[in-house]
Amino acid sequence: TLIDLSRKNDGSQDRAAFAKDVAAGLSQSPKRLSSRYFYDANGSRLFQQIMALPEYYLTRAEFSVIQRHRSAMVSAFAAAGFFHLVDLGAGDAMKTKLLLEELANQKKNFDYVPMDISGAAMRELGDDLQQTYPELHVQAVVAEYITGLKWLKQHLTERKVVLFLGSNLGNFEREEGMDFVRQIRQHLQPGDLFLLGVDLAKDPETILAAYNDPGGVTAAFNLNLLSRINRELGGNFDLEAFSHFALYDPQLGVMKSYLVSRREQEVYMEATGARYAFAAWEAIHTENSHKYTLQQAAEMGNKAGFKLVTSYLDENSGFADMLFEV
Ligand code: AVJ
Repeated sequence: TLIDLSRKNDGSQDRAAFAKDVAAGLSQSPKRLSSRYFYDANGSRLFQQIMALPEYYLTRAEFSVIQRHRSAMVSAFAAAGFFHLVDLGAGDAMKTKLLLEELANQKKNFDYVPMDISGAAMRELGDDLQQTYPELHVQAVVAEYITGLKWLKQHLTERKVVLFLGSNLGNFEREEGMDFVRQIRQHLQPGDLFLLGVDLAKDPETILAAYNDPGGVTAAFNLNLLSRINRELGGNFDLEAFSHFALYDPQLGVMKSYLVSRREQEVYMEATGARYAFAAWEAIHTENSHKYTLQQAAEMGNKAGFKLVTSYLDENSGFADMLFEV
């Protein structure tokens, strides 16, 4: 079943909220746009391509974490009988499928609740799993994180195992990330589990390369934000006049991405009827991807009211899936 909690109707509310955010971000100094708007159909497709890049180690590293440890993970999940497996920001569930396979092999008793803001992704995943596991009960939820968390607290009565994989926490500022983990904790009960995927601090060159591929897929992903504004808000961004620029701050552990205006220019947006001026080489900040040490992530979990059970690592200790319990 598909449960759509997105502010739909005719999409006009979403569009208005998007226009408001964009207008605010382009009117402030320094300029910024939120990375949450990357994932329209086009952006989701580009992110799939990023995950297949040789430089983008994150997805393969976490895949390897799960491959190595899935038997132990599944035993921990199912230690107290039936559970709801909740997958926040599931996307194509590429990594979760390893767990589903293991759960099926071990004949564990659970249902699967993927959640994502992409309706297309949830429909595809639902159909796909129906084919592979006709017996598995799947409730795919289309929602933003907090709406999804509220829904699960109201509708799921049994023990919950919540997955938040793929270093998705990295897009939050440290403080916001902490708040979000607290939110998750507040929607869970004693006995519930939380598996958090964390990209660990490592060689800055390795991190930078993952967000700056020579083929320009990440650049296209970043620039799609401007295409989306053109498409949905009647913008007239000239994509040739902006460049992707990425840098890593090894002290703060944060990967930062920008779109740099290559010349002085003005951009018009129908949705607001306003013009936005860019100086030559003025940048729009579009994304932060925070990296954590194991200690930082453990401390965050503890402060949110979780107890760390185990940290599962890949062979290079570059990525961790950290299992917390309430
Ligand atoms: C989906 C947030 C995990 O930050 O690594 C990939 C998004 N941005 N390349 C990340 C992204 C540029 C990705 N997350």
